[in-house]
Amino acid sequence: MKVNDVTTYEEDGRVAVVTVDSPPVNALSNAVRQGIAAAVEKAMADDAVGAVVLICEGRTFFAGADITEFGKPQVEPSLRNLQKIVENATKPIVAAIHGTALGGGLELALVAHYRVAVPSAKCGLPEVKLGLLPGAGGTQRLPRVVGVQKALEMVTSGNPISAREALSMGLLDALAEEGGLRAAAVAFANKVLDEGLPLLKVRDRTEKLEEARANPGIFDEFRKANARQFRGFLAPEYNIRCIETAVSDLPFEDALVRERALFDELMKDSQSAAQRHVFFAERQAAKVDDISADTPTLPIAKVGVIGAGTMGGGIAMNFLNVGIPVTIVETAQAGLDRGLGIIRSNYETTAKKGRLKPEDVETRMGLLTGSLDLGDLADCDLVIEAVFEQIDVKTDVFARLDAVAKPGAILATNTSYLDVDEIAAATKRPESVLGLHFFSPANVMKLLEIVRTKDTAPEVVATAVKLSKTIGKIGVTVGNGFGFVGNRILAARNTQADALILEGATPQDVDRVLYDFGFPMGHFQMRDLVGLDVGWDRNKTSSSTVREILNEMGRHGQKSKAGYYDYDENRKQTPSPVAAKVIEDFAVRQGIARRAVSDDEIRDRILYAMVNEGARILDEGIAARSSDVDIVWITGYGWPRYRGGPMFWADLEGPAKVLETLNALRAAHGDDFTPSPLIERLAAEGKAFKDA
Ligand code: T1G
Repeated sequence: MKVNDVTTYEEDGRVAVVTVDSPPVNALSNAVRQGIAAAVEKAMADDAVGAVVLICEGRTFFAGADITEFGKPQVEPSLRNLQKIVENATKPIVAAIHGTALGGGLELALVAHYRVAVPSAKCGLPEVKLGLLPGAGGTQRLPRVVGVQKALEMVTSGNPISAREALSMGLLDALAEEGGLRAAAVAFANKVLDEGLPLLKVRDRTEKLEEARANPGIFDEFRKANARQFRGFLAPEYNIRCIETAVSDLPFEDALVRERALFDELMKDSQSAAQRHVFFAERQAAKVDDISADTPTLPIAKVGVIGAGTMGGGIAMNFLNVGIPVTIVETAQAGLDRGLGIIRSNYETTAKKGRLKPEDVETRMGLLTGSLDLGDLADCDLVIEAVFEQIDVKTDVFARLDAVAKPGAILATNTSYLDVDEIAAATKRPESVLGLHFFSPANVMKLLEIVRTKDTAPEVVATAVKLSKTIGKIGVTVGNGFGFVGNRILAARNTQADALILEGATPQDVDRVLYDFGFPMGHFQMRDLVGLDVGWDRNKTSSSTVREILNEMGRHGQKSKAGYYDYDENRKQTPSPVAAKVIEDFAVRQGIARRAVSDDEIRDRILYAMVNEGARILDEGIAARSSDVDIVWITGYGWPRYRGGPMFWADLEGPAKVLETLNALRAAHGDDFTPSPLIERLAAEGKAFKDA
């Protein structure tokens, strides 16, 4: 019988089976919580029922609280009140888990008396990824079943564990056959009845807390071991404090109150708002407004890559990793051999770290074919070009590729800023041409800019969007224009950073401000890492910038142990007197009077220049929504997730302040800071970028 729209109740012998079916992920919405509460109360009142199984239809067990309900008025039963109903039930309740029991979903399972899962299921508390902590007793119950160290790792990483690991740790009581979860859970419930097994409450289990009680140093050791990863984030620390509370002698109910207080603090903080924004923004990026979700896509069964250099090799690995064969083409045997060798050594390094089985190295290499003949790409469904970043080289390659690729094949360029329309014009199939801009290292970085031209066909874009998810990338569809979204905003940051060090800031000043803001590394440190000679032409160089002069001096960055910084043999950087003199002499030649530059000026000039460029990109339609700009800079350039991305950050500053600051910067530092018309409109209407 239906209890409500999403909950059904049926009796299987003396076991009441409560089933929830609330797509897409059975999030614990108001209706779901109400349905479960009503069904459990019905089972408790039914003398013919001896036990209850709680199970879900669809792709997964409850995947957590319903994030879309955050910030809305609380509707009873709250998750914690539902937990009280389950935990205090007078008859055994068995949670039957498939898919991903996450967050509040796992917390609900933890108040059931027993937990059964299929081997493919996963269990986790990912709240930290939303800038939160498990607010329904997860920090108090999880360490009681998996131990304190494992609980610390799970709640601060947010990563789930497999059902087998969960079984071995005592988080699960039994595994079912795949496809046989319901029957196994009912059988388990009958076994509990037949054997008169106790109504176990996780809250009463303390044996796994003893070890940590005897070694309180475990917490500070954990903090120290993860300091770099947690830097700037509030939520990991709050999760650790909750686990510390679990180990303390605070009574359980009081510990729940403390957990709730810390949860509420995080919920109110902009860091959680930012990370919840990112959660939805990542998913929104996969939706292209003018291309319907049911647009047919093209099968990609074989991929060609042109260029076996760093980018080409990394790009090829993305497809090999998911079992798609790749033919990679080079112009000379030596280059091809080097490229194939680097791919193999990358896999072997991963295997040595235990993150890849040795046999998988061979499987993946077995899918890779090297060639010196473009004609060998004739049967590829998709060909990605990754040759030298020069427009005439690319147009020549595309003209030749167009002649050999099969009809309907998609031809993609990996260019990072060149005109994709011009490249498409070199072919007779512009509708099948687009940009697939990978970020180095291409087999690691999550961001993929999908650059559509004025002619790219909808099914080609839809195919690229689907393919990005297949290869584990965050695909963001953008328009064609210099630097697309990411590199265009980087260029705006470059301009200010270069100006600041001529005016009196040092590279380490600029880098410190950005590092303290939350970037993993500073601007000049990143430049040295990438290499100052990327895009530098030694035949045309003319000492026209500091960067050119450093290159002319052989200071190409980390790889030459000298760039904006000096580097020791361990690549540890120190401020460089040589670079400082180059900068000062260049400033003198430019007639720039050096002065003290404050951290606030560095921060405002760089961040507001980036925001302004993001606004121009939105105004020109190169990005479809401000959250796409945020995703590009978070996943491609290290903008700190807890700050939500440049446009989210600007929304926190407020449209009026953004306009006022840009106008002040323009008065002080020139027309580069002329506010984008979009910013002027938003300020006039009092609207945020997210409402644009
Ligand atoms: N609430 C609402 N909607 C959700 C959701 C959730 N918890 N999880 C996913 N969705 C939507 C998502 O927006 C998308 O919508 C669709 O489901 C498919 O998601 C008290 C407070 C479960 C592993 O953090 O990790 O519990 O775009 O594209 O790749 O302690 O979704 O289709 O309209 O990601 O198969 C804790 C978050 C919440 C889990 C499935 N739980 N979700 O991945 O599909 S806080 C989480 C995920 C909490 C308690 C606290 C993944 C997934 P649309 P998808 P997927």
